[in-house]
Amino acid sequence: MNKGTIIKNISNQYEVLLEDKRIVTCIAMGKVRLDKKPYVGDYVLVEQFDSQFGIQKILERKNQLLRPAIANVDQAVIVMSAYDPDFSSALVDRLIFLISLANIEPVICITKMDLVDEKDEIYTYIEDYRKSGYRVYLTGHEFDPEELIECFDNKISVLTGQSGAGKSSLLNRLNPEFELHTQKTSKALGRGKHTTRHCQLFPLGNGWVADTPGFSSLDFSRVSLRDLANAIPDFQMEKECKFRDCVHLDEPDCAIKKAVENQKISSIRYQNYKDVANMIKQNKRS
Ligand SMILES: Nc1nc2c(ncn2[C@@H]2O[C@H](COP(=O)(O)OP(=O)(O)OP(=O)(O)O)[C@@H](O)[C@H]2O)c(=O)[nH]1
Ligand SMILES: [Mg+2]
Ligand SMILES: [Zn+2]
Repeated sequence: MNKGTIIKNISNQYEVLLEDKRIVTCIAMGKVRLDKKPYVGDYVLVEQFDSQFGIQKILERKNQLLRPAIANVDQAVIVMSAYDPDFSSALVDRLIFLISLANIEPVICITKMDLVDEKDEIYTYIEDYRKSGYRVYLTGHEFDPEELIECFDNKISVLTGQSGAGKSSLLNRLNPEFELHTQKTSKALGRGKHTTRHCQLFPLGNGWVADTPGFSSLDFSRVSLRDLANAIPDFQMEKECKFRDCVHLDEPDCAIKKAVENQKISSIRYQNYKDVANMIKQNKRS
């Protein structure tokens, strides 16, 4: 049997990069299908039957994302445009929460910076996220992609963000040979419909990056308040809260609320947290 990595999936066909550098098209064998659906990023064992290749086993996953369906991700790059569609910190924060909950490191990349002037309020958000410890990359037409390319080195990365944010354009800028389909070439599809339809890994520098259709829903239905509070990278002051199981909402002597008062955590980002927390609370009740 051969070991390999799934680099592309279209319906029930999987392209697998084998250790000997061959790329073969595989189907998932019955017992694999019964267990779980193979994801792009999966390390698999492949067996050849005549001219057909079959995935016999999926090796243990480090982590997995559901939408897009991808496994063994080192970092997720949240791609958000500065303008058209408008920048939304609520959206960025929801993605940060979901990515962190999946045990993946979030990175932020703001696109279309050529469309805003230097007094735009976007710079307040950029500062805010950087102060909170996140890596924030800026890009746009005429922006030097060198720094951004480094961010992908030696990692499996996934791009995520709403349709039209510029994920495919970004990858084309990093390597024009990708020739990925972007909305400019397919405007007829209209807003909100994803131009990119499937998940695929591309080699970039010494790493791999997935262009994906982005997310189709931000699903917190299976998340507990406790898990949410624990997952947020820049909300790690629980030890200083009065109650050990503090979720930073109505509890007294809460270190997070104090940090918001002292402007160590921005009130907008805390509000984004409260909105998601309240959504989870309401789900539990109904
Ligand atoms: N001005 C400007 N326009 C950009 C930039 N990046 C992307 N665009 C435009 O934004 C539109 C959407 O870009 P795509 O790369 O197709 O977006 P996407 O995130 O891949 O979208 P989906 O595949 O539908 O999820 C296209 O018309 C691009 O030309 C940028 O940096 N500056
Ligand atoms: Mg795309
Ligand atoms: Zn607290």
